[in-house]
Parts: sequence; C-alpha cells; structure tokens
Amino acid sequence: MAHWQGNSSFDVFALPDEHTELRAVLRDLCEKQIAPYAAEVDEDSRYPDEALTALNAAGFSAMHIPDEYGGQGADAVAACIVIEEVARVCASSSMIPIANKLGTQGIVLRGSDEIKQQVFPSLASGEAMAAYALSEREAGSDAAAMRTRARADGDAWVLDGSKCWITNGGRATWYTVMAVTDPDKGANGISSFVVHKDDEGFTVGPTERKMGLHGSPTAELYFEKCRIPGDRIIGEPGTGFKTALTTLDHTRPTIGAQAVGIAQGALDHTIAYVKDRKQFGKTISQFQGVEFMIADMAMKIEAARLMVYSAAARAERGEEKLGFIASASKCFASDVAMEVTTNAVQLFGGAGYTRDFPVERMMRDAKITQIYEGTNQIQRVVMSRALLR
Ligand code: COS
Repeated sequence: MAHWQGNSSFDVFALPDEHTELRAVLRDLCEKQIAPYAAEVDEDSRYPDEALTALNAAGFSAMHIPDEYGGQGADAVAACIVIEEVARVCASSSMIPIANKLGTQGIVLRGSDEIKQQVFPSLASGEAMAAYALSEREAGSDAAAMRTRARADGDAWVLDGSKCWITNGGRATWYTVMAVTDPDKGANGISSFVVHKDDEGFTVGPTERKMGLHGSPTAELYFEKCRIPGDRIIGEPGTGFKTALTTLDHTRPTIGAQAVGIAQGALDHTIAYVKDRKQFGKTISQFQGVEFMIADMAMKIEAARLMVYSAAARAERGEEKLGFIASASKCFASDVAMEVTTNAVQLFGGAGYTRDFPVERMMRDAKITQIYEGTNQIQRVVMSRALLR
C-alpha cells in the first residue's frame, strides 16, 4: 500500500500571506478613498476620478503588467483580490483594473516585445488605460460574425468598421481591436490589433445610458480608414479570434471577482442593517427567516470566491484548458451576486428600494456581471462544450 505523506501545515487552501496583506491594504484604501464617492459617482454618472487617482498612486490600476515593462507582475489571484476589494465598495471603480487587464491580456499572451514596449510602460505608470474591442451591434454572443475589416496597405494596416459596448471607450489610450483580415476563413480569418486613441480615422461615439455601472463609460468605436503601423498586429494574421477567446479564459475570473466583491459589499451592509433595524420589539436579525437568508448569502459568496481564486490560480499556473473553470467561475459568481444583492434589497425593505442606501446601486451593478464578457448562457455553452466534446 502506498504511504500518503500528509501536509501537516494545512496551508493547501490558504492564501499566501502576501495576498492576505494585499487585501488588508486594499480594504483600507477602498474604505477611505473610494467608498465615500461611490454613491455620487453613480448618481451623477461621472467618472470615478478619486478612485483612479488612488489606485494609480498605490500602483493598483494595472498590477498585472510584467516587471520588465515597469509593472509589478502581479499574479492572477492578486489581480482578482484588487478587483474584489474595489468592487466591494464601488463596482464602477473596479472597472479600472478590470478593463486594463482585459485590454492588455492578449498582448501579455501573444504580443511582440515591440508592442509590449509601446503599450505597457504607460499602463504601469497609470498614464494610460486600455480597452478591449470585440463586440459589434450584430456580433455579440456570436463574436466571430464581426464585420470590422483590416486590410494590409504597404507596411500599415487600415481598419474600417465599428465596435460597440466598449468599456473605457473614450478614456483608454490603447484599444485591442479584433477585425477580419480574411473573410473566407471565418474565425480563422480574424486578427487582433492595437489602436492608439490618436490614430488617424479612429473616433469614439457617445456613452451609453446604462442601468448600472454609471461611473464606467461604455461607448461605440468607429474606424474610418483608420491607419495603424504594421507592427501593431498581435501575433500572426488569422490568430486574433483565438487570442480574443484565450484572453477571455484569463479575464472571466476577474468578472467573477468583481461579482464576489459586489455581493460581499451588499452582505456587509445588510448584516449591519438587520442587526440595527427593529420590528415587533426586536432586531430583524433575530427572526429565523432573516438569519437563514443571511447564512445562504454568505455561504454562496464563499463558494464563489473559492471558485474564482481556483480559476485565477489555474490561469496563473499556465494550465491549458481553462475554458470550463473560467466560465464556471464567472457564471456562478455573477449569479450569486445577482441573488445576494436582490436579497439585500429585500432585507432592507422599503429603504432598500431607495437611493439612500447602497444596496439598490449594488443590485443594478450586479446585473451586468451576468451579461458582459459573455452572457451566462454563453458561459454554459463554453462549459458544456468542454465537458462533452
Ligand atoms: N481559446 C483559444 N481558441 C479557442 C477557444 C479558446 N478558449 N475556444 C475556441 N477556440 C478556437 C476553436 O478551436 C476554433 O479554432 P479551429 O477552427 O482552428 O478549431 C476557433 O477558436 C473558433 O471556435 P468556435 O468554432 O468554437 O467558435 P464559435 O463561433 O462557435 O464561438 C463562442 C465560440 C460562442 C464560445 C464565442 O463566440 C464566445 O465566447 N462568444 C461570446 C463572446 C463574448 O464573451 N463577448 C463578450 C464581449 S467581450 S467583453
């Protein structure tokens, strides 16, 4: 019989100390420098400038940028902890690190050293932000049906078309843009490019009026004979769709992290409220119906958090087949966030339906996590394909 060598330190499922310390630093920063503005940012649909300043000053806007390009080379779990903690107080502000990672992950994975040199130092310093442009009006879930074209012209690429629902549209300096280079090859005729905000022929449309995430601009992008240098292609022509999907394998857990953060924020406010609110001569936290709701909310958040960290850790380890766990973590965590924030509003009662308390904003913000970076129906397509192929 084989002898099993147990791990007596029991640290198999514990976060390393540096991650616990990172969370403590973020908790303090977010409570002091981001939370006080969250309601106003939402109410006025304005950019969370205070959050951007605070995250840039502390080096948390794009922690994943590798050391050799001036960044901190933070691992994927650390990136999730940053996003989770910011989202706990202000989901709009958490779009800063989320969009920066989404807009650069393809370059991290497949970009040339020249592109990295052009893009990364400005992200690492906080001077620039990034965006990811895959979706089009008629190509949302069916992303490969995109129509934006890119043609080689001498030693340049010329882009024509438009993209929509682009987070950071108008705020980003660098845009990762997927476009068709060979229409006869379907998904394998799509390439990935980097467009700079000042490139000739590139413009940004008006921002969308959204249900939530009011502090995060979402816009259309237009390319009219937009000319970019030839070296701004990511990888080889025809590999862009795969780069785009591999990117999502790495970034869907960050949406899971955002969802966990929103849910945790709602739970924390709800626990404080039910312990304070009195009806029938006692706090409502003393009613078993309320106790059980709180227990369920916390239980589901904990499960979602573990799945998100597991997905991020597997991406960090360079595991090949990330599709199932990346989609599962995003899908599960976002469904949990929707359920938890809805129940938070319920437990606040009439007060929860007003803008005087943050749970109403959190419920609106949670909804998008079930939709973007692939609807939860698409996540189930990805998961079932991974299981059944
Ligand atoms: N990583 C790398 N390559 C992948 C991949 C992945 N995770 N998933 C699929 N591919 C490859 C396939 O192997 C195929 O290549 P080959 O033809 O060489 O085998 C190619 O990419 C096309 O894949 P597939 O045929 O599965 O593509 P579909 O058009 O059927 O679409 C889905 C696949 C639905 C999964 C994809 O369109 C998707 O994720 N849609 C949602 C998009 C989205 O999340 N949008 C949100 C906006 S981004 S914020």
